[in-house]
Amino acid sequence: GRLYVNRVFRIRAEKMFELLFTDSYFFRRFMDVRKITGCTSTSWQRETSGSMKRSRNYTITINNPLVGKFSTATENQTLYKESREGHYYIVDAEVYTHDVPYHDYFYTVNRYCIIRTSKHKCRLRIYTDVKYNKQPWGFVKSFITKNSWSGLEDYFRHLEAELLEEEVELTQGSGDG
Ligand code: YK8
Repeated sequence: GRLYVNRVFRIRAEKMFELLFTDSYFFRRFMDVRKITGCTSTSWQRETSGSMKRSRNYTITINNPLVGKFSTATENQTLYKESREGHYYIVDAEVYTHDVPYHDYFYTVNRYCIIRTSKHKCRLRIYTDVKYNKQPWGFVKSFITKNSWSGLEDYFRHLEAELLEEEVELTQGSGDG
């Protein structure tokens, strides 16, 4: 896998969770800018295992000349029961892109860790991994992996940049420097 984001933000851990994993204004705007449309989402539901799950469906806009311009996608998110409100949150998001070439061969797992580092700060780490349901030919596999990494890198760089802007806005408003 790869580590795409690893940074401390002047944003409270619970606020970071709210920004990324609820129907927040921040995330709705981010999806608008990324041209992710038609998003539907279930609410967080507790499982018998103690973890929470929700599932999202949306259409992504792709700027990779090898692929069609749009794809529907499903994202299944799990908030692990080891998470502690306000202290740390671990969310795994499995993303299936349904309309790209070889879509039945692979999916992506993004692991988001939000760790409180002080009252007003948290560290956000995002790891991602490309997983295979069945083994494609070697050259197909490297093709998928290469194209996935570049798309993911672009997405998470952008997310990080938007979070840095949000941090400025939140800090300006709070008056505690
Ligand atoms: C989520 C991983 C692969 C896919 C894409 C597929 C190329 C197909 C390879 C061919 C277009 C929002 C990505 C990047 C689309 C976007 C997905 C996003 C960023 C040429 C063989 C969508 C996180 C996420 C996970 C997986 C990403 C796809 O929240 O390259």
